[in-house]
Amino acid sequence: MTTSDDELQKLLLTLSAQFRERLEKELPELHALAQQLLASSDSAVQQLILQGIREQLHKLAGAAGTFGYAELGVQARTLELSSADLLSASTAAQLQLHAQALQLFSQQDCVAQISDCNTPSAAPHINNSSELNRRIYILEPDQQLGESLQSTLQNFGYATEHVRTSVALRAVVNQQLPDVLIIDSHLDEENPDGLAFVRELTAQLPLPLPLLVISQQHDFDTRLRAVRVGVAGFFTKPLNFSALESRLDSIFVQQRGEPYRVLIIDDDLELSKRYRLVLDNAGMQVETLSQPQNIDEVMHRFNPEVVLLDVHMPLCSGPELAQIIRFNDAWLRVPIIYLSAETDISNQIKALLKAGDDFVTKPISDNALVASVLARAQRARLLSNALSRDSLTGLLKHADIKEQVAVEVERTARNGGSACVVMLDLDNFKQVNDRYGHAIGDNVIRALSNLLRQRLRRIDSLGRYGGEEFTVVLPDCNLEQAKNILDEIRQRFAELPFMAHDSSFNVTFSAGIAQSNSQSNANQLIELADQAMYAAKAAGRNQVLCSPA
Ligand code: GH3
Ligand code: MG
Ligand code: MG
Repeated sequence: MTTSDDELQKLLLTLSAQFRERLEKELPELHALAQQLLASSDSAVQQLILQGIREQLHKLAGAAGTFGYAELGVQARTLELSSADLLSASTAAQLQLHAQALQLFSQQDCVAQISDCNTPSAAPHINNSSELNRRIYILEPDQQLGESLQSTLQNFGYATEHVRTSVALRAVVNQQLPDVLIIDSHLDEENPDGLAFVRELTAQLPLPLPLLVISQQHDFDTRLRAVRVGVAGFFTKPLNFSALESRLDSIFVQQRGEPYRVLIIDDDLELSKRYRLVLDNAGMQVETLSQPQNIDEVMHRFNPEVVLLDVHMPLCSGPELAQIIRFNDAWLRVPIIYLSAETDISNQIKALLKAGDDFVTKPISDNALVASVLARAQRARLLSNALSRDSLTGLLKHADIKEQVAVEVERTARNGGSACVVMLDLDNFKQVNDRYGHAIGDNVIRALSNLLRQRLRRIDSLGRYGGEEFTVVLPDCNLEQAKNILDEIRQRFAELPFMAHDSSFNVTFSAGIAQSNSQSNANQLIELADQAMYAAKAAGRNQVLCSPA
């Protein structure tokens, strides 16, 4: 859940107030330690005291900047470094000087200095626009092309609006912003240059808008200009509808993804609370852990996509914990980012050599924190999708969709209710490949998977069972409902035009549905759905049949 800006401000201020209370306690402690250091003449005792001082300064240096006390953070860092120097080689005179500096530091009215500091700023937002009825505006002067694109996209479930002039586009954009804008690079007399027009239009919008461009030209210059305007896709005429829809789909897949799961491990509770708040507000799902010994439980339950790890903790160090995480093969791919006040590059490198992927240095601004976590989380998810998903369609692979069937069958056996399994196969697909080539055949497969993704619910699972064969699992769904949905998808798919060498063609599919009952097992259910699908083929294809069993 993201919090509103007002709430966030309040929460950040509360955290700052808590940090200030902590300072009011910690600074006198430092003062006392400095006095002990001055009073002691035993070098072993001095070393112990210095060690304690150094640890406390280290934490302070990392946290103070984050809570808006930059100056204090810098001072703490300077003193921390000189404590470290003194630990290796110290003379009585140096110790004396150091203790005095510490006393000054802890006595000065830091807390007063603090209260003048800037209030923390709101963290950046990620916009999660609604998944339903994605709104797409098409600016295309060619009436026929605009209309066919519109009807194709409507078949995919998008809410589309086709306009022919730049003036009309401005009018609809002013009424309501679309989720994506598709625009012809060659417009009307008013604005002949579509790219210049769209640059001007989007510059006035409050948010960046994904743009797709349709163009007569394919020359390098035009494409370069499109890139500079920031378009997300470039399509030449004759328009390949399924390729364009595929690009739309990938734009939305990125947007509608589940929130990224981030685990923060830090013994400094206020600091991790603050990081959590900032990342939460950027739309991420965050858990914090302060007891490293509970790492297994959290990793299993929460399955984080990024781990933010403190370097210095009392029970074990960050690099040690990172190595424990890496002992488990299942977690080898999870990026581990050290979040540390460590600025010494050689120490950073040492930690990275043990385990872990990157360093983020405390204090860090809210924006920088969100940006670094987001970048790693996106990459991690891309990688994990690339490994577990079918590369052509982005759907689950054979073994994973079968696993999904089993999970659903077990669930209905346990909780009652009913689920349906659908097997779906393209009709006469060999002919499509033979006539138009394998690449165009691939477009058809991709279009069908996009249509299924677009039309089905989020709780449904979708897999590519084999070449041109798909499996769908529909939880909480009876035969009649499943047949209605699949029939609707079947009709829409049959209407989709596919382009090949200036001509267009259509493809159909056949499907079979089986419903689970309390005695079902996954393999039987798939088998029954498959039999129903073959019955649909035998009955003339382009139809959906239910298994009688
Ligand atoms: P039916 O209506 O009985 O299903 O006829 P069909 O031609 O679809 O069935 P058949 O099993 O004879 O042929 C399936 C074809 O699907 C053959 C294969 O080349 C093609 N195919 C399988 N996977 C892919 C793929 O990833 N890309 C492309 N382009 N074609 C594929
Ligand atoms: Mg720590
Ligand atoms: Mg087939």
